Amino acid sequence: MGKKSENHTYTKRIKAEIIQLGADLVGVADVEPLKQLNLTPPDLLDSFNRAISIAIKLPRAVFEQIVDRPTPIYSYVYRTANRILDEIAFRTASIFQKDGFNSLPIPASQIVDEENWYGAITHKAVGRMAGLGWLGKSLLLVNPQYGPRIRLVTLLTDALLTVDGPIENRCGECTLCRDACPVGAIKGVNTEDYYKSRDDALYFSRCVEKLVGEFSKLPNIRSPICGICIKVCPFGR
Ligand code: B12
Ligand code: SF4
Ligand code: SF4
Repeated sequence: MGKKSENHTYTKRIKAEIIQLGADLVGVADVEPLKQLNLTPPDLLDSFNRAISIAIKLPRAVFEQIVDRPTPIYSYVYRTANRILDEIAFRTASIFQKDGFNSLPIPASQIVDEENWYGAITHKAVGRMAGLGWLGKSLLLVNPQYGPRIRLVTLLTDALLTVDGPIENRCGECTLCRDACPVGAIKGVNTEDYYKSRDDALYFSRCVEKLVGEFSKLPNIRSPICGICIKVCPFGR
């Protein structure tokens, strides 16, 4: 296996194995541009060449039940999706190890900086650079086929896989997520590539306060989730 130049055959094989493990979408990003992100630890990407973005779609009927708050079923599906994604990333890491490569699965839903609400690396930036979707006005990653009804995980690797590129933003004039947000957290601003900060897209604290202060305290929810800006997006409905 050549480690010096991009290996298209190996990329195809590993992507097929990831799909076989249950993923619906998989793409590859170069780690270089991602080094500008807030990372924990700051040298997280230093020994890796590529970040693989893996997504699974969520069952459509779950969102039909969401009206103005998360439902207990959505909460359970959210946890199940995280478990499936963590398992796919874990199993793929074992395949890389067997093939002589190093790889690190980043948890699907772990907050490592509780003050600033950051994961070790943001899966949305990786997903965007790997061509899985664009950053919608909701600040969610929107896939052309499944919309924002996907959950994501990232796997870092030193294998020189072939890189996929970002895709074009297709939000256009739509403002459905802005109009539906129960706390008016979505500003409705579009971006051709990505927002320089979360506050360019959102009144961020309004969303956090709603999810943490109210929704996570509802019976059988227990997580800071919502689902409304996901539900209303025309992509994936
Ligand atoms: C902490 C967290 C929260 C916090 C803070 C959210 C936030 N926007 O940061 C709270 C509790 C509020 C929250 C809420 C929600 N969350 Co949340 N959350 C996370 C978590 C664990 C970390 C996010 C993080 O580190 N953000 C840091 C900021 C700075 O990054 P960002 O939001 O991606 O935005 C920047 C980058 O994307 C950057 N960028 C984009 N492309 C590029 C390219 C380059 C080169 C660079 C340099 C930068 C860059 O531009 C943005 C602005 O700076 C992730 C899991 C993960 N590890 O990614 C899930 C995650 C983001 N959450 C998710 C979801 C679905 C939600 C909710 C809808 C709740 C729900 N499940 O019902 C809401 C949506 C709120 C919203 N409109 O954004 C999904 C998103 C899936 C998707 N399709 O996009 C994720 C990815 C979990 C997963 N495994 O799928 N969440
Ligand atoms: S998660 Fe809920 S509160 Fe936060 S931006 Fe989306 S609709 Fe608004
Ligand atoms: S609801 Fe409309 S504006 Fe919001 S992310 Fe989806 S397409 Fe973009």
